[in-house]
Amino acid sequence: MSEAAFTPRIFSGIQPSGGLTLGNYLGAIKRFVAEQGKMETIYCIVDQHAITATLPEPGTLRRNTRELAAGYIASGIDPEQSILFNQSQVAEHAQLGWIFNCVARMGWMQRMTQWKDKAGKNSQNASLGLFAYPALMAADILLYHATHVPVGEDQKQHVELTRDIAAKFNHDYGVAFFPLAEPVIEGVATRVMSLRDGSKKMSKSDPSDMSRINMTDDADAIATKIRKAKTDPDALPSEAAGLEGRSEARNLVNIYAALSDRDVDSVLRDVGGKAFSEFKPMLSDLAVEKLAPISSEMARLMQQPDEIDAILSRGADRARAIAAPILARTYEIVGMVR
Ligand code: AQP
Repeated sequence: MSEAAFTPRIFSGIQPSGGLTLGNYLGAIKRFVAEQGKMETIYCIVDQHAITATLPEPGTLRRNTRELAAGYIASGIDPEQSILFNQSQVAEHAQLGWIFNCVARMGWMQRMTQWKDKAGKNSQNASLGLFAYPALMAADILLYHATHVPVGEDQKQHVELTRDIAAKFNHDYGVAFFPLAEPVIEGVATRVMSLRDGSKKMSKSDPSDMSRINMTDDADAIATKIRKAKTDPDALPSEAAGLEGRSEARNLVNIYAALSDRDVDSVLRDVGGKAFSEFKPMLSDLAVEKLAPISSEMARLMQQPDEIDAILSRGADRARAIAAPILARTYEIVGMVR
C-alpha cells in the first residue's frame, strides 16, 4: 500500500438549515477562524445536507445559504485565506458520496445517534438522504484528503464513521489513498446546550426560539433570552467541580468562558458566590458586546447577495481544483473506465 503522504488540511461544514445559533458560532465558526493560517482551511456550506430532514422552500434555502456565508465572513473567515463555498456547486461531493454509499454498511448507519434522534419513531417516513447523510459527510471530508475536522461533540460519531469508511475503502482496494481524518473537539463550548433545557443541545431546528441565541438576535432579544434561561436557585460555585449535576448553570458559565476566551475556573474565581440575577446581566452584556458587531456585519453583507454569490462561486472553483483529481483517482482505483 503506497500512496500520498497527507498534507495537514482542515475541512468542516455547517448546514444552511436555519439561522446560525450561538452553538454553531462557539462550537464551530469561532474555532474555524482560529485555525486559519495554521494549515490549509476549507469551509463549506453543506446545502445538500440541508434538504435531508425536510425539503425547505427554495427561497428559504437560498436565503439561509447566503446568511450562513455572511455569518462565516462576518465572524472572521477570510475567503481569500480559506476556501469558502457551498457544497452543491462542486458535483464531486455527490459523486464520491455515491461510492461511499456502497462502502458504508447499513449496520454502521443504523448506529448513528443523529439518525436515531432526527428520524425518531417514524423512521419509515424519513428520507433516504437523512439515512445516507454520514456517507455524504465522509465524502465532503475525504474529497479534500482533509486530515483534521473541527466539529462540536454532536458530530464526533460522524467523523469516526468517516474514518471507518476510509479504512474500509483503503483495505478493500489495497491502497492508502484516503487519510484517517481526526475530529478536533477542543475548548469549553463543544456542546452548547438549550437555554430552556440543559440536557438538550442548542439547535437551529428547536421549535422554541427561546431555547437558542441566533446570531441575528438584537441586544433586547439576547437579554430577554438570557434573563429567561432556565437555572437553579443556588449561587454560582467558585470552582468547576461545583457545577456537577447543574447542567443549566454549567451551560451559562461555559458560554461566558467561551465568549471571553477564558477557562471555566478563571471565570468562577470572579463570579463564584454570585446569584444568577447578578450573573445573567453580565452574560447578556458580554454576549451583546461580542455578537453585535458580527450581526451588524452580517446584515450589511446580506444587502449584497451578488457579492456573496461571487465569493461562493470563486470558492467552488478553488475547491473543485482540489476535489477533481482526488475523485478521478478514486474512480481509477474502483475500476471505472474514464
Ligand atoms: N449546540 C452546539 N454546541 C456546539 N457545537 C454545535 N454545533 C451545532 N450545534 C452545536 C456544531 O456546528 C457545526 C455545524 O452543525 P450543523 O448545522 O451542520 O448541524 P447540527 O450539528 O445538526 O446543528 P444544528 O444547529 O442542531 O442544526 P439542525 O437543527 O439543522 O440539526 C458542527 O460542527 C456542530 O458540531
